[in-house]
Amino acid sequence: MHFKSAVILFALYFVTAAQSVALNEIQLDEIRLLFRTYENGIYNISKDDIVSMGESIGMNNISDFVYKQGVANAIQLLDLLVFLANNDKKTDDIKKSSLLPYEVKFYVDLFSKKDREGNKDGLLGYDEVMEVIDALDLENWTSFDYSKSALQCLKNGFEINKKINASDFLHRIWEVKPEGTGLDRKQVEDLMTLHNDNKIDGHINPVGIMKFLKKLSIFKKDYEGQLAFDPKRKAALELQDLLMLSAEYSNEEKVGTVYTTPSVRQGLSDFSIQDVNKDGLLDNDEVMEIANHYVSTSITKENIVSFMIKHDANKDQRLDLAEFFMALFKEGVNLSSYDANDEKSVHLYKPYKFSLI
Ligand SMILES: [Ca+2]
Ligand SMILES: [Ca+2]
Repeated sequence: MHFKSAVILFALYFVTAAQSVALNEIQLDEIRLLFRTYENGIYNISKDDIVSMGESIGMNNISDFVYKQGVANAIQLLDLLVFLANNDKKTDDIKKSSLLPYEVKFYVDLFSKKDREGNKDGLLGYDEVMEVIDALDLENWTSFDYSKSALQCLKNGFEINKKINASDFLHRIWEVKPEGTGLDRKQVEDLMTLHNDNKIDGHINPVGIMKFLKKLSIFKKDYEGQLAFDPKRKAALELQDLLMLSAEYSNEEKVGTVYTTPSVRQGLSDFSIQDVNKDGLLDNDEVMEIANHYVSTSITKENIVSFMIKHDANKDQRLDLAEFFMALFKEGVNLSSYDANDEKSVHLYKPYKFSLI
């Protein structure tokens, strides 16, 4: 099976809007830099400061952020992080490890809950941070450093006498979050069932999502209530985040062909570039384009219909991301050329750019 170069054809689509991929390292660094400038809390960050930071990470609608006058910086930051995670930014890069909107919401909620139990300044001390991370199912996170557990790696990023804000916390979680063991056919089947059988008004049923998330190694059992989520996006887009989360956080034993997390990210990136109207679905022409980059048999106007009949499982005349990956499994596509080392594993051994507050 060969993989044809996608560079030339895909270059045409680079100008289209990126799909939200939550928060990546560059963006988290910009946010931290802004809030660090004001760390003593004497002056509040102005809306202009936030708009200018938002523009620097390529956000078009940052002025839609509801700025709360007179609210402490670190508290304002909690809403800002969730807002940024849910909106497109030009610096979004699907191919890089990021914190997905789900993760940002879960981790910011956890942080914020602990702060509300304490002195409500939007900052947490070391002991509080330790209590927060106790909720995480770290025993089941794949550690980037084989000599240390994920728990130890995470702990090492916090200093005993320093308080941190939510962007520091997210950055550290991003550094330690599991790369995961990727995707097999069963995971994609489960996602197809979740997506096709649990829809309410075009959204995936939140009960179904919660059941799905509980099978992932994100929180310990006692904290699974944190996984409650009210999906705002259309089912096919929600499906994309759930598929990425499954690649990163599923610990179920895999059977048969497994696509690694970097190769899944690359597949999602290619899919998203073809998905011109950003509805999470590809029509016949778009499928023909992408299938020809992956599948050895040439897909033409003549045989695209039979290809779609074979792979459009829910018969909506479109291919969603789960159907796309299922098509790759069924067609025996090898994605090992995508298994390049993620920059993250290299990054993690670098010294931290910022000392914590
Ligand atoms: Ca589309
Ligand atoms: Ca379909």
